[in-house]
Amino acid sequence: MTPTEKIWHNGRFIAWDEAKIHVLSHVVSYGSSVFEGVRCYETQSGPAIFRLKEHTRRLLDSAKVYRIDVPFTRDELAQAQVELVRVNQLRSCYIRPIILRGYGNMGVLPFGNPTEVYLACWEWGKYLGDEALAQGVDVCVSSWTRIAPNTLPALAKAAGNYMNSQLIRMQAHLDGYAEAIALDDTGRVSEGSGENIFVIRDGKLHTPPLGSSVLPGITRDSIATLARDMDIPVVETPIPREMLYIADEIFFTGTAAEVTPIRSVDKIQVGSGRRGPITERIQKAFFDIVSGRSEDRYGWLTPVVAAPEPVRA
Ligand code: PPE
Repeated sequence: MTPTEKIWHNGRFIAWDEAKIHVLSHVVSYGSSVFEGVRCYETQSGPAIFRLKEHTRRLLDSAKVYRIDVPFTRDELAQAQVELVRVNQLRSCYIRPIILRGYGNMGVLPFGNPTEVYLACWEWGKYLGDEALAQGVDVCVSSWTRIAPNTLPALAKAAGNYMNSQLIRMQAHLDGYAEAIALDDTGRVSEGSGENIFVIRDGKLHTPPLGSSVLPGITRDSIATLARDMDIPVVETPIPREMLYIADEIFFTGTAAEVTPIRSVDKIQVGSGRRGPITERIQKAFFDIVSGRSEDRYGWLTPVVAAPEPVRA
């Protein structure tokens, strides 16, 4: 990760290296933080943040589930992210908002600790490797089960959920796979360690419903919207594991992973073993929108207006 100049903390910009917390902050022992991942894309008219409002809403939703009081509104946090990209003078980047419970009281009961809000950004390339978007990735089904309902809430993007994701991801990595697909506690397909999943069969997109322990992905929603507009049917339905082995095409979606084709699952080839035609069409529609090549017909892009050149005497 290459540092950028500034990080936003509780309403003001600080230097990258100053964004530090005390080791006894509540979050370190108990995982009490919620976060987001947002991408800012380079377009012809400058950088533009993809679905900023929706990401900021999910951030505040996650905080609400965990009873974290946030002293900033959705609009203030959205505006601050625009400012963040502007002051760091990046053309494209990944934005990581974090809300955490800070330093003060020890013990599981988190009340009384200050809420610390940070917004950071940096340049982040392709999540599952440079070749992944065109070639597809090889994945397995994890032996770890996704977080179960009424244990850790899956709709909240909380740091603790990623302990489960790390187990899934490490196992996949050590076994030589790019990523793994986790099943939910009933054995249905849930999601990747950091991606939602779409399974295509007979021209129709299937994705697990929110009840299958998935994060309500913003890319997931964007892809469903784009597909429906292309007259590709989309259904949210519980997906049995074996559907993965007989699918025509499968792909992951996520802010970091974007739209990544899956070419094999547990060493069983998916379709033709390469990016399928529907995946390719959907990828193209997605990248055309985020790059500003096609019209922003859903209002998904928030432009970051570049800082004016300083006036010299
Ligand atoms: N499921 C999980 C568990 C998840 O972490 C993500 C995002 C998604 C689905 C897709 O959601 P969305 O980004 O709104 O489409 N994972 C983020 C974290 C990546 C990381 O390694 O950190 C991301 O893609 O930014």
